[in-house]
Amino acid sequence: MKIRSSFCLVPVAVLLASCGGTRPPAPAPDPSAAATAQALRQFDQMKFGMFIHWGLYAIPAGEWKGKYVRGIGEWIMFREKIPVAEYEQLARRFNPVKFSGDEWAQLAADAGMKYMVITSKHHDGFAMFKSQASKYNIVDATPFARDPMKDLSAACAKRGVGFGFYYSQDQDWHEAGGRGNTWDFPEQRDPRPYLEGKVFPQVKEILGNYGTLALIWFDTPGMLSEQQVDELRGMVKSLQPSCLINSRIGHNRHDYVQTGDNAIPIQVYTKEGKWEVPATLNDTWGYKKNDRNWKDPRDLIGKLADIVSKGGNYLLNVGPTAEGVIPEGSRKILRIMGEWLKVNGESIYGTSPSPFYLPDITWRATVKPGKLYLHILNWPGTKLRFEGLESQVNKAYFLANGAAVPFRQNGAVLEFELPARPVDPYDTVLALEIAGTEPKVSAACRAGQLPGRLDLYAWVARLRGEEIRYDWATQSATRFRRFEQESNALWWYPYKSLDGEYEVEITYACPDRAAGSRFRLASERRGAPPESVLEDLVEPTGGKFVTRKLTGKLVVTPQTDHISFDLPGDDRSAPMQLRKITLIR
Ligand code: H79
Repeated sequence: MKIRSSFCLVPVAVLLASCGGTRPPAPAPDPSAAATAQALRQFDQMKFGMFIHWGLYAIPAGEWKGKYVRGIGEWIMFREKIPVAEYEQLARRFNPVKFSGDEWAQLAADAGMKYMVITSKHHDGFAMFKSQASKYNIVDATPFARDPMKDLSAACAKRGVGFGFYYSQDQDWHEAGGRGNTWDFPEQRDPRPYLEGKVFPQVKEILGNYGTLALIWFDTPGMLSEQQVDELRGMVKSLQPSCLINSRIGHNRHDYVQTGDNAIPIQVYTKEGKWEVPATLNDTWGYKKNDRNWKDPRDLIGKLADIVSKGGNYLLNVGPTAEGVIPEGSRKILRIMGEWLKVNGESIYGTSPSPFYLPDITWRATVKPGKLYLHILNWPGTKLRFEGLESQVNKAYFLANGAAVPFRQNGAVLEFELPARPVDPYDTVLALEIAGTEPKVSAACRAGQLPGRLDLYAWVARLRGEEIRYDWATQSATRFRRFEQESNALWWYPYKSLDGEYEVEITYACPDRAAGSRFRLASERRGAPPESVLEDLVEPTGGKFVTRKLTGKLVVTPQTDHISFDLPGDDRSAPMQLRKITLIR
């Protein structure tokens, strides 16, 4: 991870002088470096946090002038090109009388979440805290006339839950100098007055008025210059040196990295320092009244184990209503996660990532000194064969009930005898006590390996779109609906781990009557044409799962952002079930 400090900017004169042959002086030490490192170690232990998207967009809640608006709810102003003068009126109706900072913080604590990040200002530009810098804030512009962030930050502090603010630094659809609103402000944008008049003062406010912040969460960088980002970073670190800064500040001026929204790396990913997956419980961040597409708790607990096993933190979002209520659908899920963590938390908090390559979706591994935890996500039947551990295993037992698990160890091969059914319906954790502090792993099974055949399972992919679903029973994704702008799709994130050219196999099932659509598998960059594309027809399989080889090769480079699968032409084959894509070197 590259962290450049704003405190060590080399003066231009020195830079010029250094071009003349002398070496530039060694950069001054960053006075916040020690505090940052310490905060990062704590952040790494936390693993699980609550994201809260709360703002004026909770009033329309996904509907504008009687019409359903597709997509994420907090983007409604942008999607519908709502004029500022009209959107502003929402503030006069924002009165979250049911808000309780204590209830929200307690929900997070009960869910086993160790930190919380809430929108202080999203892209719509409305401040959810008392601001001197802009009257467009919850105290001055709403009938509520109170600062909920005061209660919430105090309630988190009381419970030992870390507290942080989301702040949209570049996009601000309320301001001419903010990015994004071209319908009110078609002229060329000058960000300076906006930065000086709103962003810098407000960032000072949120860092000054709510106690210690665990982190500040910037979003959608884009247009700010390196120098502007340096100023922003410098301001944060001068006010609170231990306040962590996420990578969406831009220009690599971060303390830790975000993956894309809802995007999980396909394998263990530790090369670029600490990272975090921001994710939704349904298909929106801000509250949408019709979005009841709640994710299955089994999927979420599995994803928590998956992410932690790969080295990340999981930041799971709730979108409270305009009344200040966290929807019951999210509460229910969080209660289940909390109960699971009460029993199994030692296999999550404070663990290190898997030292093993993750060959399929049967298990994920986390590590503590002298201990290895196997999270069994897909029950393999009465035997689990586990390869690659050279350390002697002294004891094996389930965290769920403490029951000892019989096993045989032969070299680096372990065979466990399991009950016929999972002991825990969400993730049965098998704890191993091993000789020595660190597990010894055979070379061929180490994380970071690139095997001859690599399976990209549907479960590991990000599901794109409101219709697509994952089916645990068949371990496959289905409902590949197509819409005018975007089709439902699967996206896998290699995170620079997959450089190469691959032959490809696809494992899927399709009822005969639904077959015939063209599917497309591509390696994609951001904001550029795909690097390579393979297309073929969804041939009928009589509903059975089959594996087919595709013609052509898929090219993956360090610039590949994701590998995608969709049906770009029509969605006749939408009910096909895609289990995995196999890349063969
Ligand atoms: O705060 C949440 C999102 O609002 C924010 N990041 C998370 C944490 C986010 N900002 N940008 N994006 C997500 C990408 C959004 C792109 C889209 Fe769209 C918005 C796709 C659909 C709506 C832009 C506008 C492309 C189509 C319409």
